[in-house]
Amino acid sequence: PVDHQLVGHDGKTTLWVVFVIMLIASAVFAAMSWRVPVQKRLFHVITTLITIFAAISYFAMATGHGVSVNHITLRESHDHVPDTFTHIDRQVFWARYVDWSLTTPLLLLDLSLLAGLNGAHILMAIIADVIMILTGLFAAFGSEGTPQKWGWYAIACVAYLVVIWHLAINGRAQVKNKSSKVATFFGSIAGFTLIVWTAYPIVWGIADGARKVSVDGEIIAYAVLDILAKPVFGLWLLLTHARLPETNIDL
Ligand code: RET
Repeated sequence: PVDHQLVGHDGKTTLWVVFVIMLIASAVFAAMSWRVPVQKRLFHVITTLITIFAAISYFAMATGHGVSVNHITLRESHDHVPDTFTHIDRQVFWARYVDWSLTTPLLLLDLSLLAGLNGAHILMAIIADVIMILTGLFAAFGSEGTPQKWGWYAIACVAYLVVIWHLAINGRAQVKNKSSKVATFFGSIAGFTLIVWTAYPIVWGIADGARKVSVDGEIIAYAVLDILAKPVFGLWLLLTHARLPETNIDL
């Protein structure tokens, strides 16, 4: 007997809705970038790229191309009874990992430039972030149904702690060299980011990892997080940046 865990009507609809939201956000951010002076434009360009990558990834998932079926076998042993096997075929959306490996570094770049982090810290934060996403991909695919997947998950969590250390601890220390308005804003938007990002490994653990949530439930949970992490984050960043002359960059 095989338990098929596949996308349903609600999941499909959600993927298309988020695709459209990402497309609109990209158009809005691009239009905003043309209206600001060049010293303000780098944040706009980074943020626009983030929603463009997300739109492409959601398009791939909605059309059924950024997904593959992952097969796992669960074995149960009982005394005096032959072993029983349960098979689960579950869809795994690998397009998410392509999206995250490009967009989470860009999101970190936004926050790093806001805080005024130096090049060494920016590079280390971004490399740790890429390691987090790639080991998360290994957790999802490299070890189907085995305990090793939680080993990869643990490595990804350690990499995530490194990211937090660079951004939260060093970022907060660095931003003190800027005006108090920028420091306060960095505290708020970095705190928001910390909360939203930390929900991803929790959703992953319950849905992809333990398979306790349906594929549609997983799609909806990530959809809410993606909207908060990209269009909402981006709009908040760009609107505040527009009002603060101290965040200009000569690059
Ligand atoms: C995984 C699973 C392995 C453990 C950890 C994870 C963290 C993922 C994060 C994703 C953030 C995504 C964002 C997307 C943009 O919209 C890979 C789920 C720690 C933090 C912000």
